[in-house]
Parts: sequence; structure tokens; C-alpha cells
Amino acid sequence: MLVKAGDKVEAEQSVITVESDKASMEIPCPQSGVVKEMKVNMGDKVKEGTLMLILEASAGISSEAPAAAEPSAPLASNEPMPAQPVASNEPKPAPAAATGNPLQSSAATGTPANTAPSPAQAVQAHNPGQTSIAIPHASPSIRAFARELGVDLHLVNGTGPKQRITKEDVQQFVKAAVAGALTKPVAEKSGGGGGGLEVLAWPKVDFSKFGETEELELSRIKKLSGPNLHRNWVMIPHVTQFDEADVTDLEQFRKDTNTAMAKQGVKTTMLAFVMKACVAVLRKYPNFNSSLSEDCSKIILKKFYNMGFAADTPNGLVVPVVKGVDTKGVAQIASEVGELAAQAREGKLKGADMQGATFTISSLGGVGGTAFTPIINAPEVAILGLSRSDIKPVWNGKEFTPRLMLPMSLSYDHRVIDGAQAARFTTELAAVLADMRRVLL
Ligand code: CAO
Repeated sequence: MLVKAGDKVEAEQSVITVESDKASMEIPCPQSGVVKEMKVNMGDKVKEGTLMLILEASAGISSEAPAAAEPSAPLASNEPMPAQPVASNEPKPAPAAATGNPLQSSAATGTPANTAPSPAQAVQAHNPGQTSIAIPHASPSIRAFARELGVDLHLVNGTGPKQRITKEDVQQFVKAAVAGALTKPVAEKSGGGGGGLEVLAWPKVDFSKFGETEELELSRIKKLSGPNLHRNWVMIPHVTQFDEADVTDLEQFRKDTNTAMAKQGVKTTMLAFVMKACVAVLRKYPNFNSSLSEDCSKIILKKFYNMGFAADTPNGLVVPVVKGVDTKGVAQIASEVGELAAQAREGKLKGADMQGATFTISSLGGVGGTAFTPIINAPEVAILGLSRSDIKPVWNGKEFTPRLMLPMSLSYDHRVIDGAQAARFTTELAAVLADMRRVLL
């Protein structure tokens, strides 16, 4: 049953689902009005001409809706068909139930069809507080197709007769979603409370009108990382805090150490020192080593320090993870970063090498630039960007002295971290990098 006594229905709105051994079919209401009485129950057998409901038509005339009111409906067959048994023990397709929220349909979640919510429940769940029911018009095969792809038919524009949703409509919707042009589900998931990102469609431009063009396929890594970056960019309220650390003494120490230990094959890097320094600061500001719970009501503090680092590869960006940075020395961290970066460039990283990070560093120090705004690697809540160190004149109270300054760009999730906390974090990190003995404190 897609409606009950008292429901307001529109002309062409599906009111009941009938099912045979081979197919199920929704019967549309011939005109708009209010359902006065249901004449069939769930599980009843109906045939052509069976009275299904009494409708008080909008014009005020009571109207009886017999089965197969539409000549095209399969109920024109003489075979009896049971009304859709939602509570049946036999798993059966639940096309109508899925119309409420196909993203949680049996196909998508593994929930058996017979435990799916009733259509009305599903619709109410989708539109809480709304009394009028707007069930998208689509045939059972299109509903099954949409369910298979996890598509919510409420979000699909129907271009068929009387706004019926066609297979092409579902395909277009999926194409738009894959291309990242779809913003509504993102806004809903972000807890936007209906304040969806109603943006203009992506501009379609024939560039060849203006000059020669060439089309190149995005790399596999870019195709995979693009949607993640897009989600993180759209769903996380980012703020970036910029600061500089005086690494003059640290860089000298690093060079001296590398010279002294070259024969043992030890090569420390600035990135490895920064990772170690970050652990000390993360311990002091544990919010930065956390994740937001799915319902955004709690933060989950992590008592371990696994550090992701962005690695530039010919095919795109990957983020391998150095595990247990708090338990390792700088030389070992540097060596692991080197190994993981080499594997990344050869495309040999395993899934586990890229999982479990609690905080990420993106270092462009070896490339150049003065600052940038890194995108947080969800579900983490902060990422530190490093740019190229440069000698700068720094006032020491009496005179300007040349100091090697490392630019830092800390992007943080403003839902979890306040601006003042972020400024304290980078100030503390700068202090630790200026004097690594602070790590021992
Ligand atoms: N300032 C100045 N020089 C720096 C520096 C800094 N902040 N950081 C590194 N360098 C120097 C190094 O000392 C090294 O020089 P030497 O060989 O003379 O010692 C040189 O730059 C090259 O360093 P590197 O980049 O190979 O090594 P790394 O440890 O700094 O970084 C890795 C390793 C994997 C992070 C890096 O190779 C990489 O892929 N970086 C790109 C990350 C990226 O693309 N980020 C953007 C992501 S978008 O958010």
C-alpha cells in the first residue's frame, strides 16, 4: 500500500503496488483528491475491476478507483495478483519501499526487502514533517535499476510522459554524480538541514571553438583521489593558519648529523624532524589528533600517532602513512618516508600502507612556494603544509639577523578546532622546531 485513508494524493501518483510471480507494478491514481477508504489490504488478491479505494476527488466528487484503471496496466490480465506483501517471509523486490530512500535500499545495505520500511515510512523518513507524499513515478524495472546503483529516485528529474523517470534519467543522474556535479546529497550528508548547495550546472564549453585542444584521460590515482578531495573540500569547513618556524639551528644539526652518519647510510630530512616535533605538539593539543564522530556530536581522540605524508608521484598524489611516529627516531622515520615514497612512485604501495593516519603533513619544501592551503584528509581534522625554507632577516631585539625560516600552513576543521587553538598549535610547533630539546619536555 502506498497510501492510506486520509492521505492526499495527486493525479498519476502511485497508490498501490501489485505483484505477480513475474513482475510488480504500481497503479497510479486517476485523479487528485483525498483517500476516503482503502478497499484492499496488504496481501489481498486482486484482479481487473477489483475496487481498491474510494477517493474524494479534489472537485468534491467521490470516485472509486478500480484495479487496472489505466488501460496499460498489466492488471488487464486475468491472472489474480496479490497486493505487495511487505511482511512476507520470502525475500521479494521492494520497489516501493526503496522509493523513499534507495540509498538505504536492500541492494545498497544488504537489508532484506521484507524488513524494509513501508513506502509511507520511507517517504516520511526522507521528508520528515511533510504530510503530502510525493513518490517519484518510475516503473518497477527502473526502480530496480536505480536501487542497483544506489540512486535515490527523489533526486532524479523525470523526463518521460507525466514526469516519469526513464532509464536515461537515472543514467544521466549517475553520470552527473560521478562527474562531481551533484551537490544535493553532499549537502544533506553534511547535516546542512536542507540548506543544500544549489549551484549552477557546470559550464559546457566547446573549447575547440577558441583553439586547438587535446583530451587526456585522468590517471587512475587522480580518478580515485578527486572525489575524496572534492568531498573533503566541500564538507569540511577549512581554515588555514599560517606561521613560520626558525629552523636555522635544526637545519645545521640535520646537516651535521647527515655528514657524521653518512657512512652508516643515515640521512635525516626536515620532514622527519617535523613529524617528530608534531607528535610533541599533538600530545599537548590532542584535538588535532582526533576525528569527528559520524553524527558530529563527539570527537574521537586517538592515543596513537600515525602520520600520513603527501607523496608526489608521476600518476598523482598518494598519502602513505608512517605508523607509530612517537615510538621511532628521526633517522628511522626519514628512512621509512623514503621507502614509502619510493614505493608510491613505483605504484607498489599496498592498501595498508595508506591507512590509519591520525594527522597528515604535505611538504612542498623541496619544490618551492611560500604558503598554500592543504585540504584536510578526512576523517582527520588537520593537515600541516610545509613550504620552502628561506633565509630572512629576523629582528632579535637589537638587530636583524639572517635566520632560516620554514613556512607552515595548518588547515584545520573549524567544527573541531578553534582559531585560537590553531594559532597556539603553530606557535608551539615553531617553538619546538626552533629548539628540538622541547620534544623531551
Ligand atoms: N625547505 C627547503 N628545502 C627543503 C625543504 C624545505 N622545507 N624540504 C625539503 N627540502 C630539500 C631537501 O633538503 C632536499 O634537499 P637535499 O637533497 O639537498 O637534502 C630536497 O629539498 C628534496 O627533498 P624531497 O622533497 O625529496 O624530500 P622530503 O623529505 O622533503 O619530501 C616527499 C619527501 C615524499 C614528501 C616529497 O618528495 C614529495 O613528494 N613532496 C610533494 C608533496 C606534495 O605533492 N604535496 C602537495 C599535496 S597537495 O596538498
